[in-house]
Amino acid sequence: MTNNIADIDNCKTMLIIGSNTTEQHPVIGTRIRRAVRNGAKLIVADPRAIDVANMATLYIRQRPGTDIALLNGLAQIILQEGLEDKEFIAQRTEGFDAWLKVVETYTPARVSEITGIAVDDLFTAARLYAGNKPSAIFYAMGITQHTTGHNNVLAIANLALLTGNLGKPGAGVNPLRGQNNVQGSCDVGALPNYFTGYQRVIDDAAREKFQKAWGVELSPKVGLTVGEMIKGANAGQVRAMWIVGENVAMSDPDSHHVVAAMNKLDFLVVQELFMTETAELADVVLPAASFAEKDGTFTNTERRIQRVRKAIEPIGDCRVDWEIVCDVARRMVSSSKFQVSGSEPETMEPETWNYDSAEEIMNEIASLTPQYGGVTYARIDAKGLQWPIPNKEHPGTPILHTQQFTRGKGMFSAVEHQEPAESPDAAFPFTLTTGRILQHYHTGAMTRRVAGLEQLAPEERVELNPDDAAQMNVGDGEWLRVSSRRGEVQARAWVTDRVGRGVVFMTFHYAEALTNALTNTAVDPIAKIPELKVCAVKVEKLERETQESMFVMVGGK
Ligand SMILES: Nc1nc2c(c(=O)[nH]1)N[C@H]1C(S)=C(S)[C@@H](COP(=O)(O)OP(=O)(O)OC[C@H]3O[C@@H](n4cnc5c(=O)[nH]c(N)nc54)[C@H](O)[C@@H]3O)O[C@H]1N2
Ligand SMILES: Nc1nc2c(c(=O)[nH]1)N[C@H]1C(S)=C(S)[C@@H](COP(=O)(O)OP(=O)(O)OC[C@H]3O[C@@H](n4cnc5c(=O)[nH]c(N)nc54)[C@H](O)[C@@H]3O)O[C@H]1N2
Ligand SMILES: [Mo]
Repeated sequence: MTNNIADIDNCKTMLIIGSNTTEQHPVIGTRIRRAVRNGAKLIVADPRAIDVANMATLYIRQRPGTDIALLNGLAQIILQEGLEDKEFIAQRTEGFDAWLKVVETYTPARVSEITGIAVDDLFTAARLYAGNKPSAIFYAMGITQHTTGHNNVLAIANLALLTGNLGKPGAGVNPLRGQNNVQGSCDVGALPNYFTGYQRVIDDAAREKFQKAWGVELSPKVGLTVGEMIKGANAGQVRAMWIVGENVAMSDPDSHHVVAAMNKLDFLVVQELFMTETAELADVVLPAASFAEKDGTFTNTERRIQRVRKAIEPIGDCRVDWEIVCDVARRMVSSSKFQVSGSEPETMEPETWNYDSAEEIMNEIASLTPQYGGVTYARIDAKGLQWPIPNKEHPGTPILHTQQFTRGKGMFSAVEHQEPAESPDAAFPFTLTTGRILQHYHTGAMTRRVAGLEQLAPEERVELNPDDAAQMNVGDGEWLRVSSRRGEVQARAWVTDRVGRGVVFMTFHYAEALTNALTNTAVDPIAKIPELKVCAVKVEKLERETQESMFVMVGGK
């Protein structure tokens, strides 16, 4: 997030696009609801009429995969109405003229045609966002999980630059990070192309800095993304894999190809809390300790580095992740030295990978990572600090880009609408979009072990528009077969006008209705994120012995 969570109170207009905020980010969702009750305007743009759409000033339903056209179209109207921030554009941005040439072609009529949104609604949205400032944008996977995910984000940034909605309270571009510590994981280099703090592995100076600190030679080669590893395993190029806390057999697109890849590996290690679908495929399972059994930090969506404290001792044989990793690494160091030098491994005592505590690891992170430079456990003890925190005196940074952008001036980037990799056709006439519900978390590895949550949301429900249901003679709770070019799934229908005609929505929470058997592995060329939000499917009524309906979902229609 460019801005902090408490700053939501300062927003006059909020645009939620591609984020089911109240279900998937309930803390932020509650704050947004409160801001609306206090008079802020809310625009919700989502192919589904999600819960928060109920309290929106304006709800607009775009066809999945048409966000660039929508965002360019809003920019075009803002210019047409003279609502742009001329001073901000002149002082803080560049690339405006080249961008203008592209944006001008996104006329309201053309955008309405591509997105399915009425022209009047486009005008209302543009006038609200640009006219009732400060305005903030909130987005999540509905924007990024597309083959155009990278460009979708650029289109959002363009809109904020055009209206000067950056670097000030109540404004901002706010990607809502999904997992408790996905921000922290990226910050410390759990990415194939970066060391900590987004210092590039291909950058000689950065590499030298880490080589000096660690006393080893480091490869300048960018590694593989998860999707590339799975493709690589299928192609026989990746032979061994060590998975720490991911249930890829259920969470990655095209499950058949994922499971085939796992089975093809010579050796698979899975470090897990539970015996998941992926762990079942492993040669070795290393039992890991959960968040409650260890010390450390989580860096949340507003870049706040906060302490996590051990509440109980690790149960049974499980061990803390960093200790497992360090132990294996130390043995690798000694055995590789053994091979090189011919000396006895027992006599080697590797000087690296020797930590006594999580705090010691944080001290090393701080010494090598500019954004974390001022972090100590003592300083973050009470309520954490928001990076960048360049030094020990720095108070942290709630709002980014107040004086200038990371690259200096903000760059307008011309981006064009592009259809998803797979569009509906005669054989697969529906668009499947996938995501989550409030009650479960991802593959259910954790939440489906909670009896109360299972009672609330015991099974997959395919959201199906009432008109489509009527045409297929499908009643609420009746069984469907949903199939794509890659696989098929059986699940019950939830007949609801949350989704528009021709669109179905499924979660990926249920192993018995394995939604990712259907999804497409096509990725964004830059971000390499798979297009989990659009693929083409066929939906059929399934004559299946129906048990009594198990729908006891709270708030279900
Ligand atoms: N309860 C619960 N909370 C969670 C999670 C969970 O599993 N369960 N997971 C966490 C994680 S890791 C993440 S990443 C976040 C995800 O949080 P979100 O991204 O908010 O959730 P999703 O359900 O993946 O999708 C968001 C919205 O995108 C919409 N959408 C689909 N296609 C399009 C499109 O083409 N354009 C636009 N603009 N929108 C589209 C969907 O209708 C949906 O409402 O949630 C986090 N929070
Ligand atoms: N169709 C579809 N697929 C999707 C998405 C979508 O929207 N649609 N969203 C994608 C997104 S945004 C995400 S983030 C992924 C999530 O995909 P995954 O991360 O694969 O899903 P989880 O079920 O959260 O799996 C996390 C695992 O980590 C384990 N775990 C928890 N804590 C610890 C720990 O401290 N140590 C260790 N070693 N293990 C631990 C849990 O037991 C669990 O098995 O799914 C992606 N897949
Ligand atoms: Mo995520």
